[in-house]
Amino acid sequence: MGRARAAGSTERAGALGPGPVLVGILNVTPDSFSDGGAFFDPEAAAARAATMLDEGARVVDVGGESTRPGSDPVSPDEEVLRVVPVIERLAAERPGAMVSVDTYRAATAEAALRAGAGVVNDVTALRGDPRMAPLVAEAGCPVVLMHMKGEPKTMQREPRYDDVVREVRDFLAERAEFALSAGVRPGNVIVDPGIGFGKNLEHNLELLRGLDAIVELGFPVLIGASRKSFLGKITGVQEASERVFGTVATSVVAYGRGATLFRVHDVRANREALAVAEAVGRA
Ligand code: HH2
Repeated sequence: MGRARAAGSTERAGALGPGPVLVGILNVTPDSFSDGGAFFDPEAAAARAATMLDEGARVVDVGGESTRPGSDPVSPDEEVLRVVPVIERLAAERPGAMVSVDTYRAATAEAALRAGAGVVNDVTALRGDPRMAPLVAEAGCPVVLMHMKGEPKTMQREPRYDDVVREVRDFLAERAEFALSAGVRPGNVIVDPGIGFGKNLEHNLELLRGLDAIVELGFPVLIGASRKSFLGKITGVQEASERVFGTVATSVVAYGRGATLFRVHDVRANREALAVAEAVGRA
């Protein structure tokens, strides 16, 4: 049953093609939780992007602001200065590559789209900037709508839900409706339960177990669990960059429940595991 729904949602993934789709994470930040500082320099960032594309990423998601718990926003100008040179470089060096920009600011998204990005990943689901919805509608590009309870600075202070799956599903349904009413095409909407964004360990696990309810909305589902702290709580792995096995397990579980896009740091490990899961599904 999960597979039939996954196939249905894959048809609606539009420009991103059939799943599983690997979205490689490129944080051009000094302070991201697992790779902060490593790709801050545009040359190092471009090299990292090339590696992820060679390993099978279909999209590279470029972000200029960390949204880890407790983080502070950067200025809009600083965010543009971080992401645009990297996107321009990628567009020149890897012209066929699909680039996504991880931002909730319309000005940053606009500059990124002009520099060659083709997807907007908005962790506020079009709530952060009133100019974002008309921009993505006009650009005709896919947009990721993510659930977040609260804001990064405070979101992990005792988050509470009556029913986390129902609340996240209803939120995503409402935001998708909002996007469509702003003129975004149905084939360009991707939804994301926002693992770790205002959720404790139990909430993240309930969301993964109840993912079918979100898949049933009929939009492709993206999962961003890569290296996150809930994996460390389960496995005991404290060092974020070493949480690859836990990440891979999460990707395979989420794929089995109908997710088709996977935002990950470790592209090769996740791609290989998902290729096996996909082959079993096809057998
Ligand atoms: N998670 C992070 C950032 N952006 N976007 C989507 N759609 N879904 C996610 O789960 C998601 C996201 C946080 O992870 P990361 O980019 O690795 O860290 P940081 O925010 O510290 O840069």
